[in-house]
Amino acid sequence: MSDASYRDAIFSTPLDRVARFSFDEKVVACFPDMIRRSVPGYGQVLGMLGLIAQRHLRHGARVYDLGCSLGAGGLALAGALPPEAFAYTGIDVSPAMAERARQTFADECPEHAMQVDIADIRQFEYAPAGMIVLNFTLQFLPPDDRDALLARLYQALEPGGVLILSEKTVDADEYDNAWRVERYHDFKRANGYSDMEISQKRNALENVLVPDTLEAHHDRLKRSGFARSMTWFQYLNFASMIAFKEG
Ligand code: GEK
Repeated sequence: MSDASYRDAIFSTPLDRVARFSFDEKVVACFPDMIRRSVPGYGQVLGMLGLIAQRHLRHGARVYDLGCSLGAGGLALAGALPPEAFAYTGIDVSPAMAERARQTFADECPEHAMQVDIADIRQFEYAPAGMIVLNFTLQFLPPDDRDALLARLYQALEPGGVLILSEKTVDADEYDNAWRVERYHDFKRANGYSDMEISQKRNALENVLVPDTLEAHHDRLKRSGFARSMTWFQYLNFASMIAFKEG
């Protein structure tokens, strides 16, 4: 990937009032660096996406990547599957993100059918799909909007289709939660973030990123129609789940 990205220093200067975290141009420029250094297991989850698709995706089916950002999920799929294997639609509400994703696909995998729509995933009209990816995106929706979206995604999936749901999570047990959060901050420190950056980002994300417990996720998946779901990956307070539509 030709990567004109910058090191994430958004929260490295003291701000009088920490801005509410938003996906604007400033975030886009350093996004690949930021997400790699601040989401434990991000690369592993992307790597498995291709392997999961190889096993579960019907040949020629549509794949939705909701909150696709710069298109890392699409690139992972294009790296693992030939062009005729799937048609990809990434959706992101941030025009800056979507434009960069389009450019990346045009540069990196011009043979693959890669589309990017600028839209709110809560309002999008979904066509039938074989796989739907929600990588670290549901957590940014208001909690009250999450059930309705998941129910619509279940309806959009073809029989035999799969949903991949990767999220920052919270533990119901306060001691387990504190341990995971502390080790997560150690992880960020080890990846070069300062204490000030860690605490300012934490403030900026407060009320913007509202994590659920794994149990709440699996309960929601069940309510949405999925008879079977499991957590296939967990690293500190980040996890990825897979839900299967019977077929
Ligand atoms: C990756 N999946 O690199 N509708 C559409 N997009 C939205 C909405 C919404 N309602 N709310 C937020 N977004 C990516 C990483 S990032 C995670 C996902 C992070 C978009 C938002 O613009 C951003 O691009 C993305 O969801 C979340 O694998 O930044 O921690």
